[in-house]
Amino acid sequence: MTKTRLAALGAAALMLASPALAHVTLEAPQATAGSTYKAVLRVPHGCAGAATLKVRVQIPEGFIGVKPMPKAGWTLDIVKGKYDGSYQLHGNTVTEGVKELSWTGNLPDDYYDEFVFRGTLTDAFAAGSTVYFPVVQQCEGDKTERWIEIPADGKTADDYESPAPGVRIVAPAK
Ligand SMILES: [Cu+2]
Repeated sequence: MTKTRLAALGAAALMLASPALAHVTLEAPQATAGSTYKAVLRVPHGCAGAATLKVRVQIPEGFIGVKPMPKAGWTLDIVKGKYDGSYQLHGNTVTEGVKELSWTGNLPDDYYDEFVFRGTLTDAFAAGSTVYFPVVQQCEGDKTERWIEIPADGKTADDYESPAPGVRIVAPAK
């Protein structure tokens, strides 16, 4: 069997093994509370074959000091607002900040792309918990994918049609 055929089979097996991998997911699956986190949202396909025109992400409470990465050919919008709580960031008390980000452009279904932002995971997140970044993917032909389902206790992303991208919080290494 040729190498390429083997590679193709391997990739197919991977997709079958974890369907969630084929959805909008975060590149780094885990992070430490109290640290900065570079969120790389991976968009591996459009909406039922339609091109992606807008990627909108909701910033969870407790993820602060958020800055998105500009993207050539895409319009970047930032929605700011008050946090429910207040947090310490570099010795300053922070009570408001980025609540939502969106990139508007065009990503054909044949292509893959990433949407990046960075922030600080405050101690509001306990080790062992998962922080979710719900994403709405708007596509051509008024098609929309809502990656917003938050797994219930005992469930995983694989149990859902449209799981929200999540990052698992781990305890700092001793
Ligand atoms: Cu998918």
